[in-house]
Amino acid sequence: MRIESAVFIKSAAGPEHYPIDHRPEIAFIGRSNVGKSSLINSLLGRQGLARTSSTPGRTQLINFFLINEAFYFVDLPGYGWAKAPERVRREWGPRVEGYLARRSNLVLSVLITDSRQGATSLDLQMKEWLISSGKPFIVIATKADKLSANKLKASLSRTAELVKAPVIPYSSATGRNREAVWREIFNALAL
Ligand SMILES: Nc1nc2c(ncn2[C@@H]2O[C@H](COP(=O)(O)OP(=O)(O)O)[C@@H](O)[C@H]2O)c(=O)[nH]1
Ligand SMILES: [Mg+2]
Repeated sequence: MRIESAVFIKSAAGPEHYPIDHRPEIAFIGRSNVGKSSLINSLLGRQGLARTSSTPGRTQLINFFLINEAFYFVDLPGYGWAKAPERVRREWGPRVEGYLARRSNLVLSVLITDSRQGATSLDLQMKEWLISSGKPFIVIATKADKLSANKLKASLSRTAELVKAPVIPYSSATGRNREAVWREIFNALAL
């Protein structure tokens, strides 16, 4: 995939702030600090486009990035941030579910898990919600570079068993499986 342009468009708290546009959108969802923003930057080959942080829960808004003037990447606020203030916890559900359930531009959700942790109960809840809402999704296990080949293999098969779907190992540090993820995105975009 040749990235001609990748531009941050806006941050949205709710539907009134979403871009007024009919272009297709790919959403990235996962636990806070799982590596969503790093994955977006890695796929686009643009370090620093989506803000990454070692402090969980920094991005509580929905961030829209326009790619090649053809489609959007949407960085959703992460879940499972243990120290999240009460207000953040209250706002997360309606904000994320409001986007996923009602945004008609959405063509694919990328559910991101951590290779080391495997699928958490919140990841599984999110997956159940995507299935029951009839939303197409793929599952990625990121930070694959942090495990030995054997441990990674074990973790991937455990995760695949739990989510009952194929799991693509990924590393934003090395770009491992970048093309495989792009193929899934292309299929969803029907480009
Ligand atoms: N080694 C390694 N570190 C990663 C990877 N992806 C993310 N990280 C690190 O994990 C932390 C959280 O990443 P970030 O993308 O901000 O997570 P987000 O909160 O889900 O957007 C940062 O310190 C990243 O540098 C990866 O594939 N490999
Ligand atoms: Mg982030």
